[in-house]
Amino acid sequence: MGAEASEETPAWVNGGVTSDTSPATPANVNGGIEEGHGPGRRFRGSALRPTRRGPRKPPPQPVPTPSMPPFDRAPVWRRGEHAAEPARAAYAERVQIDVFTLFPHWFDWFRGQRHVANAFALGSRLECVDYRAHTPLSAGQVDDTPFGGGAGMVLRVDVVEAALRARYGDDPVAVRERRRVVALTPGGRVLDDAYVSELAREERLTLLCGRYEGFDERIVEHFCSDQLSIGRYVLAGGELAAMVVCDAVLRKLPGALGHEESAHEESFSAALDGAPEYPHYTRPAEWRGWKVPDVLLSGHHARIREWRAQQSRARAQRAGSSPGERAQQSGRASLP
Ligand code: 6GU
Repeated sequence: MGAEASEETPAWVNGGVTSDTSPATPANVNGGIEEGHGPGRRFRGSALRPTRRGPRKPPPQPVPTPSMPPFDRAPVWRRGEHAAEPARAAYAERVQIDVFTLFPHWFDWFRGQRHVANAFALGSRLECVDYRAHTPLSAGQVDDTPFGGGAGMVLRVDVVEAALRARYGDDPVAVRERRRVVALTPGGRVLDDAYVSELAREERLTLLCGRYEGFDERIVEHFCSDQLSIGRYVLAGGELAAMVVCDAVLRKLPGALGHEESAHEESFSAALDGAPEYPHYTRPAEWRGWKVPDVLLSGHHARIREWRAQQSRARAQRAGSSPGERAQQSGRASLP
């Protein structure tokens, strides 16, 4: 990738709206942005509701408000430890996400999404750090050929260390003790709703994008708490996967969808026992002879709830997973 045209992008591409609680500061000015996990860490219920905004929204159903103690966790997240966390801790009020990438400007488009902009307005942040702006090597070099031979280029450990040090003013080995540092890699733990929820409980996230053949393994081993994949296929780099993670995490945060409860009963959520969401219909009630199920027009909320739960279960069965399998999948890391 050394041959790749250098991106004409500043080291910092600022995250859309900046709130007074989270000033965006250039990495080279602010070496230490870490605040640690102080008493300011607040939690609240993730009472969220269906996303669809149809003309005939059913009245809101009561949602239990979990009164969870502050989320307690080990200082370093390693593979497989996540399963020990409580099943339903509250999501963070807001999250500060740092994405390390060679293509910071790719995220400009992403920032324009409505729920992302909503999250910024509520104090969340998404900032990009350009590896190339921090490389100690000449000519903006960030990667190199693999030892032992083979195709492609590998992101260098010294380059990633320099970028992390510039951002956090500390040894990256220590940084992962206090914030989750996620390497985006096709072989990682596959992202699902439980994993997203886990990440949405963090107030700070660091996402490291790799390119081509990926990371020097020492980056993953010593600087990262997580390896995350968005599925079993290979992308040219981690940027799209990082956007998927940001999208999925930000929309979980309270208020991001504009409706407090809009994500409560969506597909794969605990409210649906990890099953896909039930089918939705809106007007017209009949189109080309295709009718909306009578029960949805009945106004009988108990029956509607039962019908939806049954539809959701049927979809899960068609998709080939049982409640037990879903519980197992959502509670376990699945690294290869
Ligand atoms: Cl996170 N990165 C890359 N490069 N490819 C992927 C992926 C990540 N997840 C699925 N494929």
